[in-house]
Amino acid sequence: MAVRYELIKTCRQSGARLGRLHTPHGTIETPVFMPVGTLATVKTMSPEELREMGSGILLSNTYHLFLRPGHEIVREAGGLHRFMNWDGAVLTDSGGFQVFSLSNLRQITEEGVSFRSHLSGKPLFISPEKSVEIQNALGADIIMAFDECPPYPADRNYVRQSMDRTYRWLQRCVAAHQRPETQALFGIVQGGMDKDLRQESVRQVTELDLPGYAVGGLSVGEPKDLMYQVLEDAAPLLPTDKPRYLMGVGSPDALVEGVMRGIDMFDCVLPTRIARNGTTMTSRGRLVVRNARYARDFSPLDPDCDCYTCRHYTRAYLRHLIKADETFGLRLTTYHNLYFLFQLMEQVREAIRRDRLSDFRDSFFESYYGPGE
Ligand code: PRF
Ligand code: ZN
Repeated sequence: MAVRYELIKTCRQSGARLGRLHTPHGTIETPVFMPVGTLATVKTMSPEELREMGSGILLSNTYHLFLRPGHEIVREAGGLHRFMNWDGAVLTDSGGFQVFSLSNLRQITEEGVSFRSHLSGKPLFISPEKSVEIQNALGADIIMAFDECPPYPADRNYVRQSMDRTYRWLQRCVAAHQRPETQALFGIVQGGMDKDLRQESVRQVTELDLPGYAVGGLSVGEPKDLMYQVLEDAAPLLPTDKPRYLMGVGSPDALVEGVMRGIDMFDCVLPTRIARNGTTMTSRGRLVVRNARYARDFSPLDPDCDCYTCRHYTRAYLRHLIKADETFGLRLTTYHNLYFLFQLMEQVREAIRRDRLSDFRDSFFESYYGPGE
């Protein structure tokens, strides 16, 4: 088996899960946050820096690597791990979601999705079989089923049709998968915001005995409380002996709320993306270090943080670098944001160990949403 999930314990206060994900490229403690390395790099960070801050698994994207440099080149390089010099675990998303969010003129049929490259305009096609072929070539430890993520809001009839098609696509992904011994294929639950459709999707997807299951179709513009409600209804229906991955979620509050509802894995571009426009995550909420108010602020970004950035640099210096478009500024804010989320997840795991996650949540939110700095 390519990936094995080991449930260590369940928090007596919250029901959250502490576990280990055993992969061919190391064991990862869960709940875990996975940084996004869309183009086989977590923008501005070296693999050594990612390791040092505590990352054991990265996410990369089928859609982007298919467009450039092309999966055949990555295969020739010996797979993604070798291509990017990352010896930790890798998960690739299937491209379904990215086709919908990035490409133009997409058309969805039973066979797959036709679209135009967002780079060249060239007409392209990805089917479940093609997505799995690309992901087999990339060689990630965990690969994702090719799915459709309906927009929010969406017509209930459309969501049902889309969900049923996603299930047929999942069956085709399973049939096309060439390397189940070394690459774990995760199924994706869809079904929009309706409880009964989600229930039906969980039933469909878990009918197939897969090494892990993801919850897709959330964090697509719906109110946060609705996302939490959908999770609360759907997560308990998933098998307890398999990892559960909430796709595309990575704000500090949603990480904690997701873990409280039984989620083990998360990914999001949020920490790395906002870092590059000068927005940082701190124990006291978001801090836009680019703001003029920090021009003469010679204190660290987050006084509670002991990351490389916070140990050595001031808000005034970071603001100056970001304003001047200096790449070192992007590196420093990215480093801090990722470190912040890894520290948060370590605190979350420790709270589960001590059966105190609900208490942790309350104190974290009090500081995060508190009076500010
Ligand atoms: N499906 C896939 N990737 C995703 C999503 C999804 O629904 C989401 C939704 N938040 C993010 N990334 N394949
Ligand atoms: Zn820091």
